[in-house]
Amino acid sequence: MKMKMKMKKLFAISALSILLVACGGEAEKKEDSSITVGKSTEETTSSESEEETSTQDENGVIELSLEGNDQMKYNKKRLRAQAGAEVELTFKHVGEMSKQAMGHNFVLLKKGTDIMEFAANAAGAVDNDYIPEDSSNIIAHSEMLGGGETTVLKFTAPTEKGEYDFVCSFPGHVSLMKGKFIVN
Ligand SMILES: [Cu+2]
Repeated sequence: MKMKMKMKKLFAISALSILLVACGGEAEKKEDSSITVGKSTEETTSSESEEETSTQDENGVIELSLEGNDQMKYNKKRLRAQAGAEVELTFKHVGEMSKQAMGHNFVLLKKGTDIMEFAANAAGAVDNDYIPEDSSNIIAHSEMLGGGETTVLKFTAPTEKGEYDFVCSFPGHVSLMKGKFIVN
């Protein structure tokens, strides 16, 4: 059953890619849909082995990766995980700038959180790496990184399916540094 689902998903992505290619001029969207499945599948076509489509390790932990850079950007707009799954997110600041000038973190927010309001609150939490004292909107967050640093964040994906926002809470970054964490 699980295998079937995966194949279906893969097929859907391939079909989408073909559709977008057929339409033309939608290359960016196509890329967007493929990177969400996980690094191992980025160059995988539908004819390749199913194991490569899985982002889960042998213990069922979903391994995700995300980068932030000196241009104030994440390298992915979407991350995916199954509801309730254990997630291990490797988050890397691939730039060279300091944490004080260009710090990045990953903050996963509960549904219904106003991200601009959250960011405004976070901006005041200077002494706490821009994690607001009232963390009731936060599902999980990484530490704040400076250029060249990497952290691994472990958390449990929400049990409710749907789209959740993730943001960088460094002041002024949310407008560019935000994405969707998709639970399915
Ligand atoms: Cu940032």
